[in-house]
Amino acid sequence: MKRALVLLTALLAPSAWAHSDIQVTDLVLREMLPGVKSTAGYFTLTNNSDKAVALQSVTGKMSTRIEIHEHLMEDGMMEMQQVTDDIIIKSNEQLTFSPGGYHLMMFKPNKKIKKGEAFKLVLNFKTHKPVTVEGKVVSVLEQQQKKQHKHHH
Ligand SMILES: [Cu+2]
Repeated sequence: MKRALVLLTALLAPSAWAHSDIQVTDLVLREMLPGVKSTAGYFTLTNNSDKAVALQSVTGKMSTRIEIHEHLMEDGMMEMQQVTDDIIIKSNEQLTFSPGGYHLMMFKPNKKIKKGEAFKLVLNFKTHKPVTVEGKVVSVLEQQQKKQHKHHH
């Protein structure tokens, strides 16, 4: 009996660990606007492990082209640019993808992305196994309200 318990603990431990060392919350994708072929996504990633992790890419079944972008000031104008380097998240640090900063860009999704729908994305790391995250599609308005709410606190 004792041996069986030990074995069970050993089997459960790796997955429990994987869920807690990289934590992704608030994954949202903006609803597609009519006539636009891309949309943006945001999330918060917390590295609870004792090692730095390097985010390499984000993939998903909805689109073959999902890019990580950042906004940069160029000649007084906000421009966005694809991030091709790994994004390093140090131990016990948090990375936030939000409007005006890092964001996901999904191009030509294979189906229309509608408000309220759930979806899954996979975050790929250099030295960590991929993390699958479930998110929700929100309207641009909902997302802006959420942002303002956060700013007031
Ligand atoms: Cu972009």
